[in-house]
Amino acid sequence: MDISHIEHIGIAVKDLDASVRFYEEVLGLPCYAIEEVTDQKVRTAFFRVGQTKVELLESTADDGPVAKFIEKKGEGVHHMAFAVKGIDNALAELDEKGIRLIDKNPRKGAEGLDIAFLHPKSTHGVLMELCEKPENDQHDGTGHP
Ligand code: CMX
Repeated sequence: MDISHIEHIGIAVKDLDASVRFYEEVLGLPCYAIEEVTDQKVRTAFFRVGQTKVELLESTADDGPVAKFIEKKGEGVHHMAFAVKGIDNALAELDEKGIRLIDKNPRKGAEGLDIAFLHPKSTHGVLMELCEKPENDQHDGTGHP
């Protein structure tokens, strides 16, 4: 595994617009992108904090993972995402070690990153995400095309 830093922390919220206002007006962190990830049934908002980001997650469907999380635990920290070099190799290594993978292969997440989740029952209670920026990706992370 070659983890470089915490890429983002995902936070489940009930009302994205109200939460964005809190981060902008109270914490003084400008939101640089709002993006819907349809296959995850979420609308997301991003804030930079140094090298790391905060990703707010609002569910767009009652049966989505974030809706289920909020129903069970309420709003709060939902997952932690590590930036990793060589996501395919990292997943193969984890699989070999018997870690329960939610995604056996990377898929596309917000900001065009290749992502994969590890099951919280295999990671001492934290839903973990691995992310890697694809080599040919033009996205500069500013939210601008
Ligand atoms: N963090 C820690 N534990 C969690 C959790 C989370 N985010 N979500 C669920 N759990 C725990 C539950 O509390 C439960 O534990 P107990 O059995 O001890 O009560 C257990 O995991 C099973 O939970 P569940 O409610 O039955 O939920 P599911 O098994 O249906 O799904 C999970 C859980 C993690 C597999 C599912 O949410 C998932 O696939 N997540 C990955 C995708 C995702 O979260 N997408 C949204 C973010 C997208 C993005 O960032 O772009």
